[in-house]
Parts: sequence; structure tokens; C-alpha cells
Amino acid sequence: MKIKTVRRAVAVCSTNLIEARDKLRKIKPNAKTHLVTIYEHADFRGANSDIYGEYGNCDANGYRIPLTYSWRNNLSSVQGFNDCNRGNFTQHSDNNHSRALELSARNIEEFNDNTEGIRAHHG
Ligand SMILES: [Ca+2]
Repeated sequence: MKIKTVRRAVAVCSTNLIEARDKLRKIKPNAKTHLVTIYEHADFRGANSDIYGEYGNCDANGYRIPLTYSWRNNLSSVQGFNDCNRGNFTQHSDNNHSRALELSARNIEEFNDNTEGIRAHHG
């Protein structure tokens, strides 16, 4: 697997999808594929952020999802879109611990409030 071809995703915060798309087009005109939505609480609840990619749907390599400091300590569920049906999660407290979970994931188990990063991909 060619990890070097993994793309970096773009995060946009908004309470409203149309507003988020407008903001995103100003920042990254080509970033239009919705990859994942990340949530503060389990079961896709609480504060959330939509993550977009500029290279189309998830493939076997997928995208590295950047997480802010706050999200690393608060992420609890993840919805996947556009072929992003698996997420390789790495723990924040132990960067040596990584494991794939199916997306969408209502509960991210040992990565709850403890995720360093996610590689969303198709698998
Ligand atoms: Ca949480």
C-alpha cells in the first residue's frame, strides 16, 4: 500500500451545510468530496465538523484526517461518506496503538476522547 499517496483532508466548521460549502470554496476551490463527519459524542451527537477532500472519493489509501487538539480529546463518533467505509484510528495517549474500525462508527471504543488521527479509506 502506497501510504505516501494519502491525501490530507480539509476541515470546515459550520452549523449549516450550505454555509460550510460556501466557506470551503473560498479556502479550497476543489475540495468538494464529503469524506467524514466527526462528532463530540457517541451516536453522531453533539458538536460536529464536516471533513472534505479535494481528490475525490476514498480509495484504498484514502485521506489523513487532521484533528485539532480539542478534537483529539473529544472525538466520540464518526460518519463516513463517499466510499470512506473504514477508518484507521491512532490513539492520542499511545501513538503506537492503531486499529481499523468500520465507518460509520457510533462508538469508537478505546479511541473515545483519545484519537491522535484517522486515515479514512475504502476497504
Ligand atoms: Ca466525546
